[in-house]
Amino acid sequence: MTSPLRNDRLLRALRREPVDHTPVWLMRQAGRYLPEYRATRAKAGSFLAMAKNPEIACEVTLQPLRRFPLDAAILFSDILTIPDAMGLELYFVEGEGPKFRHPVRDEAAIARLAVPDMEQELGYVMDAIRVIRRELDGQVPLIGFSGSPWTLACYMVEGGGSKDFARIKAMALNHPQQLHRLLEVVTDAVIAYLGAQRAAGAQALQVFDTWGGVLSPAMYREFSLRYLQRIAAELERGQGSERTPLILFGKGTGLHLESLSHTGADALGLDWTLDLDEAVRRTGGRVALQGNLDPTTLYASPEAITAAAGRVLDTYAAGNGGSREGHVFNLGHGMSPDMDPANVQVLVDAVHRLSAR
Ligand code: 1CP
Repeated sequence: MTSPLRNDRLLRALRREPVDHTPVWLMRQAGRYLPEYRATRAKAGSFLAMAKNPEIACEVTLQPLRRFPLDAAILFSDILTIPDAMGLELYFVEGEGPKFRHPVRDEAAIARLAVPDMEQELGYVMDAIRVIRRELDGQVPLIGFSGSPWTLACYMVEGGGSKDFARIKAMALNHPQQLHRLLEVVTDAVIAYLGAQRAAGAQALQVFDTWGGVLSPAMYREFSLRYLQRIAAELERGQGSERTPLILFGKGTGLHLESLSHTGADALGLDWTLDLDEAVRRTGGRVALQGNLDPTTLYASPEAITAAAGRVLDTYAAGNGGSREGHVFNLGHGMSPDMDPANVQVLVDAVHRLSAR
């Protein structure tokens, strides 16, 4: 059996309970900015070879935790594992990012989509979670994750990254019922995937709606929010102190904070384009908040990083009646490969020092 959790700050903060300092973790905390990650990747050969090997996925998950006193680990994987398991065949072109060999562009392709078996096609993800939990040995909680249905659909229809999302937006306008069928089956898969990650040992779950912000408000409500609501309502996650918290991260979706705070999610992850005092007011204490330092702050001097971290912490407290409870510190989006690990150390230390109760 696994050891009891020695650092439960993240889970307590997500439940809006008191903690001795604000917990901090960073999106993309494992990655190319770490020389040890680049070394492991060179040996493994590719990102996919790393993600599909549970021991290597475990190794890179733990790398940032060996350097920095982070308050959580996040599973090393990718959001595109679900469409890959649905038969779209994920591959990477060096310098171009993820691509699918079989994008989903018509009714027939949508009709062929089915929820993959979580312990077969996605068994390598569940195995990685089990290995990481064993190796973490209760040091910090492990966060599992999925892409949001809309964000996954963007990659599935576009066939990779996109600048204008022309194909999927045309599908939304010309054939909305087709896109809804796609989003329904992907939502079923996301719910099964997060449930399986929880069963395998994930102690908190985050949904990344990275591309929610490219939609008009009306299209966001129809094609993204609706499916996030389904996930929050249908994902079984337990009760009380045994509850596995669900975090909804959205990029460019600050406009929809009120709606997001009513989904039943335990926490909202925010990008850096809004102030946390305003976010607290608009979410009315219904959810914990995670964020929201501009990631490019990590290119600045140690003094500037410390000052900016202090502003994020104090802006949250100012909106929350002077209390730091219910805040998880993070960046507003992921880290970049050219960031200096020394600045991560500065940031994590600053958050802990400046938020000590
Ligand atoms: O080594 C490499 O070159 C691979 C780069 C890489 C990495 C390190 C990719 C390809 N994925 C990952 C890991 C990853 N992806 C994690 C690991 C855990 C962590 O340390 O945080 C997570 C949570 C993700 C999630 C992910 N993948 C998102 C959502 C979060 C976000 O950044 O918005 C998205 C949009 C993806 C797609 C994806 N996978 C990889 C890349 C380069 C991209 C983005 C492509 C694009 O811009 O469209």
